[in-house]
Amino acid sequence: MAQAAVMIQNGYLKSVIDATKAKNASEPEFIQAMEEVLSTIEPIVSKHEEEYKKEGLLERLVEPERIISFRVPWIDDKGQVQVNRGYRVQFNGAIGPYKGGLRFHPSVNQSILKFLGFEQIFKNALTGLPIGGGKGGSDFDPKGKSDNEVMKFCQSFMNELQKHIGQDLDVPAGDIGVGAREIGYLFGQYRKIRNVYEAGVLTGKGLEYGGSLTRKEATGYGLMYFVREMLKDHNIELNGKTAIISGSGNVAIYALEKAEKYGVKVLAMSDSNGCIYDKNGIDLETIKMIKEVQRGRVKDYLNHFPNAEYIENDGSSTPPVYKIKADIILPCATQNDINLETAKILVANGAIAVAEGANMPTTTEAINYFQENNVLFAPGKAANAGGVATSALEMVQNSMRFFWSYEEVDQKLDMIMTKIFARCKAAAYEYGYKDNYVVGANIAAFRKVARAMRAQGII
Ligand code: NDP
Ligand code: 2IT
Repeated sequence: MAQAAVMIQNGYLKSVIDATKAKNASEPEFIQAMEEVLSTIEPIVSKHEEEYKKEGLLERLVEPERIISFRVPWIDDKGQVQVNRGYRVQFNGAIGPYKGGLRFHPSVNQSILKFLGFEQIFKNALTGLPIGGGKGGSDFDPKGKSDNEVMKFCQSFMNELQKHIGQDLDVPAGDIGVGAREIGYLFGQYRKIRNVYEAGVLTGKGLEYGGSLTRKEATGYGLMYFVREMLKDHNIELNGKTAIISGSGNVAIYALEKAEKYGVKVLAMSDSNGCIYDKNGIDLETIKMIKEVQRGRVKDYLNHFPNAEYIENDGSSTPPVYKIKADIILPCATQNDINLETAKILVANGAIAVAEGANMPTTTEAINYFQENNVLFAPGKAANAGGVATSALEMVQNSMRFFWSYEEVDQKLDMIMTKIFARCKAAAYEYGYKDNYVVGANIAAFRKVARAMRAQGII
């Protein structure tokens, strides 16, 4: 059975964790992500303690190479000036150009973008592709804004961001609140200001102007490829299982699509207001229309399927979607969605696997609880890496000035996810943490990043 992470014995590792916590005391999400990674790499740190210490390797790893923070002024439809804050965290470029999404959500702050940027370093390393770790975004809330307001905001955001990105320097993409519409406006403004057609500067582009087939589907599909591999490794049949998905955005929708293909019935999906429960299985086309075309709420599903149920959030710390009994749990919304209390409900309801489509949707206590109770747990940096991996494939196609077919990209994605699972499993076994994919992912990724950083000297 999977073992929970052990208490840290190594003095150097402990001192770096403590110092990083003290130095970043106002950044709880970053501390959580940093501690989760560092507390699982002890076997490697102990083996290389002298060199790491001498080279300040861990101290450098937890400090972003660069953080850019800037004012984003724009004029709303009423003619009023609005001011948001924009960021780009260029965390680690040892393996390749900084790569990672942009998040537009009112909750965005430096702590959240540092946690996301830190996770991205290791996720990107796991893909096996040459991409470093970065993340950016703004506290701008696209909800309720007109297309014109979103365009104005994106243009102003890019006026500053363009000074810091480039196809060989830093390549942003989408995340929460940033989809095809936003990437289009951002790309247009970059092209206008720089006066160059640099297709590889952003990924997640539309298919007409340099986007890759399968990028839109990639995170959700990749998540299900990882789940397929994990279940296969335990001789568990995917066909006939039930699932619940938190969120109903890009990742959630394409996880649903692939889950259906595998014969999994998805009983419930959610947004930040509540969840829909359809015992016949959520209808994919209806959800796509509501979310992708109408930009509506999951509640609107009842207009099409009056026999489905809508359960509004009641303010308790367990969102209603997690109270619906299912075999496979796919958190695809936001961070810290599943706490210990929620994990207990899921285990009591007989969950067999939890796979993170979102970044850090599970608290550390909840992860430990799942693992102690033999629930297969797939950490986000491995399970949701299909999105960024396909972004890297988009960059390859942009460099070639050519494109691959849908099937070619999908096959590559499947192969990459299958390899990521194998890497996580092998690293976990190597260090005696059988089936602990959290430890496996962190060790496999850290090992690569550490080697690249060490080879490049103290920079
Ligand atoms: P979208 O903006 O397309 O969808 C986000 C979904 O999550 C919406 O249903 C939204 O509900 C819900 N949500 C967002 N914030 C909250 C919140 N604070 N509380 C409750 N629900 C919330 O984003 P994505 O699907 O792209 O991203 C989802 C997750 O997957 C994020 O954690 C992201 O970092 C991660 N991810 C995304 C990748 C990608 O390629 N897009 C790749 C890898 C990971 P509402 O509409 O009510 O806000
Ligand atoms: O969290 C993530 O990996 C993403 N939002 C995708 C990043 C990317 O560059 O495609």
